[in-house]
Amino acid sequence: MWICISKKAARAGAQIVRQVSNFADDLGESLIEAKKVFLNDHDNKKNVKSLKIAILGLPNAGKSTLINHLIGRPVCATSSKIHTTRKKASAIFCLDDTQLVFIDTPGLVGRGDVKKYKLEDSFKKDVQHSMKEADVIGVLQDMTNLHARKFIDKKIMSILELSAAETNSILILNKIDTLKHKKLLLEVVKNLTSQEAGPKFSDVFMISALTGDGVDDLRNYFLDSAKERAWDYNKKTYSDQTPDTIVKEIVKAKFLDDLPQEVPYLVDVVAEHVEKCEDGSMNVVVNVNCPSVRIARMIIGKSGERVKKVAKEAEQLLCTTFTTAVRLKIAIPIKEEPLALKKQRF
Ligand SMILES: Nc1nc2c(ncn2[C@@H]2O[C@H](COP(=O)(O)OP(=O)(O)OP(=O)(O)O)[C@@H](O)[C@H]2O)c(=O)[nH]1
Ligand SMILES: [Mg+2]
Repeated sequence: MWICISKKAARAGAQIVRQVSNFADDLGESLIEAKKVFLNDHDNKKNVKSLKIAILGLPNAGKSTLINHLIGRPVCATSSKIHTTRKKASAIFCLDDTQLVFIDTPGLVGRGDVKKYKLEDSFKKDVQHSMKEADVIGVLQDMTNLHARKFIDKKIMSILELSAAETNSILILNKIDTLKHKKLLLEVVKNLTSQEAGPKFSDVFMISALTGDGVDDLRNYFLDSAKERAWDYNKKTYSDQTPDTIVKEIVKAKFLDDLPQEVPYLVDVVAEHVEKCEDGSMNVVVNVNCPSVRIARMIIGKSGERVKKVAKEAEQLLCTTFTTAVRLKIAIPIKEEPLALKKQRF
């Protein structure tokens, strides 16, 4: 059955509770709870701490993977292809009296990429805004990229100039699991911190966002750096994005992983129906609109194998993201003839 009844209610509720609150809760109760927590936080302003951290880097450096590991929940979409993150999004982590707000940013791009990948205007602006909001900027360098072992990219340098004077910048060397000889990292640190006109980093971390190596130390550093200040989000909130957006981004990222070259960039993924059931589980329907029948067929794959695989993987991931059972269906509208619109569902 494909009746979309409760999407509106779910969306309205989610917005009231400052975007995604804990979906496993009843939305009504969450709202009351959210207010309570806000009141408590404001009352105890002097006893709580918070910190905003923007993660900055070139496309595919591992920014979203790192944030997921830092907050312990896969809320930011990740994929092996570039430009997975197209808009800034905050992911929130709370421990005791401290709240960390991580801002995931789109990878820094040149003009050529903006044109080639038809990137939105928000692409650069979002990064610029994140710089102004953040207390700490984490510059993530991908150690599989030979250029990134030697230089801080000019695009990163010019964005860092936008941050306030009191903003702290740290250097994070990522994907160290791919290095055979860890001794190389000493050379890299020297290269990246001794450039005359380069950024002045207050600290350097060496991590693997994928395996989690070094990520606990990084999180502890942020917790220790938090300032006495009221929280921006209530305790149960883990993202500033709506459930619809999280679903859409995660499904799209799975297509990015599974489809060849430019193909996944051509499709439009829409969260058609996101419903929370009485038992706390979720029903989700996603539409994948394709620019041509050829591409639709490519996405569906032989006997639907490709889309079924994507649906299965995305469903498993969404269960972890929302910490509840999720039933995901992917629908691909196919325009066979101008007037006929046939939907295939998997
Ligand atoms: N081996 C290894 N791979 C990593 C690591 N961190 C991230 N990756 C992989 O790098 C790819 C890109 O990761 P993302 O987190 O999507 O990168 P991103 O910087 O957010 O990319 P954009 O949003 O496109 O700018 C994925 O395939 C990740 O699994 C790491 O520490 N080690
Ligand atoms: Mg990303």
